[in-house]
Amino acid sequence: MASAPSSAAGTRRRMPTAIKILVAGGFGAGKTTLVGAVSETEPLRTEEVLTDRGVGVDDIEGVETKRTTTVAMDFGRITFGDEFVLYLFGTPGQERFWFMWDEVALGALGAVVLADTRRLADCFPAIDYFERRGTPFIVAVNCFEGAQRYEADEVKQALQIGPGIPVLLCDARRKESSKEVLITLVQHAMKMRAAR
Ligand SMILES: Nc1nc2c(ncn2[C@@H]2O[C@H](COP(=O)(O)OP(=O)(O)OP(=O)(O)O)[C@@H](O)[C@H]2O)c(=O)[nH]1
Ligand SMILES: [Mg+2]
Repeated sequence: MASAPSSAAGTRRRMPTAIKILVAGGFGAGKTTLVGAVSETEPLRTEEVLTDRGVGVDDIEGVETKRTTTVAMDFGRITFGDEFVLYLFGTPGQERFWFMWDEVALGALGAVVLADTRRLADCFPAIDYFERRGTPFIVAVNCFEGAQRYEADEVKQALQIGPGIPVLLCDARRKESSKEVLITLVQHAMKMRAAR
């Protein structure tokens, strides 16, 4: 871990370890919302307005109030004490923008795959992607109002992912809930690293 002198008195203060985290998942799963909820800086967003041209292409069922979509990425930052600073990269949900994923994914410690139980299959491509790359990931089920509630274990079974991969329920709009998701991911990714 890097460290640097912090004062004229010569005391040394630890520099936090910088960690890159990806936030992925299907269209409208709440990636931009999660990054915005936890970021301590004004999140950088690359949102474009959904227009009539997306009718029949962009499935907004369940998120009818959704007006914009991410076309490049979201970017935010959150610091945990003086130990870690997480740089969050939210990916675009729509397949036509996925050509950028390889670039965005470079050097990431791990990924949060956000899932919406009303359209669970939308998160399969993200799971496949991280499994293929060997990137540690967890699944966070974003609990939208009106969506049927499932236990995390039920979702895990439906996704058929490995027993060691954490699945948890969250509300992407809430800072504390989204922070818990990130902490779960960092702990999981570090455990995976230690086991390598
Ligand atoms: N009720 C409810 N609405 C949510 C929640 N999270 C996000 N939303 C809403 O759902 C819509 C989709 O959220 P976004 O954060 O834009 O989703 P996204 O995954 O970034 O979408 P793309 O970038 O287009 O793939 C927005 O209108 C949010 O306000 C949630 O936990 N509960
Ligand atoms: Mg988005």
